[in-house]
Amino acid sequence: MRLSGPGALDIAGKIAPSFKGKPRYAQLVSLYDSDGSPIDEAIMLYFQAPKSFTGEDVVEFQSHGGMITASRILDRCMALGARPAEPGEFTKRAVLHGKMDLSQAEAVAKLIESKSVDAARILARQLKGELKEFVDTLRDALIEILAYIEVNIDYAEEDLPESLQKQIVQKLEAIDRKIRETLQVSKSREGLIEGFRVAIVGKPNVGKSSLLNALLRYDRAIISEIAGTTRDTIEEEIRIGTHLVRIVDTAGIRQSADTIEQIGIERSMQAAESADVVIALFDGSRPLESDDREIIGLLEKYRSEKKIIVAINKSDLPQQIDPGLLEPFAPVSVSARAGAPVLIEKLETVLSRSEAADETLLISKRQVDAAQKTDEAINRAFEFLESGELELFAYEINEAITAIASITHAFERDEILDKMFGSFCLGK
Ligand SMILES: Nc1nc2c(ncn2[C@@H]2O[C@H](COP(=O)(O)OP(=O)(O)OP(=O)(O)O)[C@@H](O)[C@H]2O)c(=O)[nH]1
Ligand SMILES: [Mg+2]
Repeated sequence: MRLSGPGALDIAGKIAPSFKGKPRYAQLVSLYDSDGSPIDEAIMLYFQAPKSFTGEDVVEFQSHGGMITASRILDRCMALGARPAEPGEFTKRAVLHGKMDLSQAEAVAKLIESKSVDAARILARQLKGELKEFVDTLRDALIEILAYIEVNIDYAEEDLPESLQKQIVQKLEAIDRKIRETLQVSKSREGLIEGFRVAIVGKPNVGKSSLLNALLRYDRAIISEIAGTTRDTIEEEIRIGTHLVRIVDTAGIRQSADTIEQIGIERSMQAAESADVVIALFDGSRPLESDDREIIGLLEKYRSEKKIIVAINKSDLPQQIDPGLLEPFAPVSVSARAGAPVLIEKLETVLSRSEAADETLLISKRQVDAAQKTDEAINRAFEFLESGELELFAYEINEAITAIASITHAFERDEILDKMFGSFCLGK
């Protein structure tokens, strides 16, 4: 448990009279309730402002844990004037006291929930200020351009010398390229930070639920020889290599007159739509039919935007399928009934393709929006530069500077802060 704020040490002294409050020194103390009855033996630590996570006086209790003891300590703290922290409030205070910038705070939140070792690596780098460096470099370059222009606005009668204009265009193009590249990489790595979603799709009875169970290694979903067994999507989290992946089993997709089945199929489509990886399953023991061709159509649609794995199931039975139509997707042969090691391997390869992750990444929608705004302002600036409207050009460059800087600093906008830290977990 952690207390932060000017009253922290005072409250700590009332709960643990023997606590000396020596900064950065672990002390074993006894904690007492208001009636003098002992609550627990605990280690207490004091971090004196500003040398603490929040930048304020901070006291930490390391008690023996358990809900009852912890809540007795909390109740006692609150009786002495403390209040529970809002979600993310500790980090918010750290930002407000200049202990970290917004991009680092976001990295804290995402690091706690990170779904893969790769993601954790990227976030740990951002915690050390990698994104700040990226933002500062771009901002400085934009300010330099602004400086050139401001000088020339003062001599408004004359046009911008051609050589200078050329130089500015080149510099601005380089900045914009960098922003667009980062946006693109960030989009393609979205799943890496948030965790990848994998959807298993196919017509009824091909063995989707059997495959889910094989991947999970326990009987999560009901399996039967009746087509249309799975009615609703089923989601589970599993570990594939160094990734935590959300895997979704779906209702078999086919033409159906049954209303409930139709709703289920609609959900299957949504699951495929929101997945990063689609596993399309076909039944090798039967010839392809029209419902399978629907699935192939779906794959063709997703080909450019998602990773697709095509698997032909029931390899233990005599094969009737003509895989001709599936050849372009390099299908793998599996038997979900016997387990799915081939598919796990395949998934691992597909997911780790995003590995060489040493690029700078934007890790939240807020950051992506800010970069997009920067790019838009720069594009408008280009037009004004071309038409020689230097004041408007300068205005747009200013807009771009504000937008890019908001990735690390947004103090003037309280709602942004509240919104951002509201999504943190309690106690951080
Ligand atoms: N021989 C054999 N049978 C399998 C294999 N995988 C699944 N089956 C059988 O195929 C039937 C359908 O399996 P499910 O996993 O329920 O199929 P599904 O695709 O989830 O079906 P719906 O939920 O109806 O869309 C069951 O009888 C399974 O036992 C396999 O690898 N080999
Ligand atoms: Mg099923």
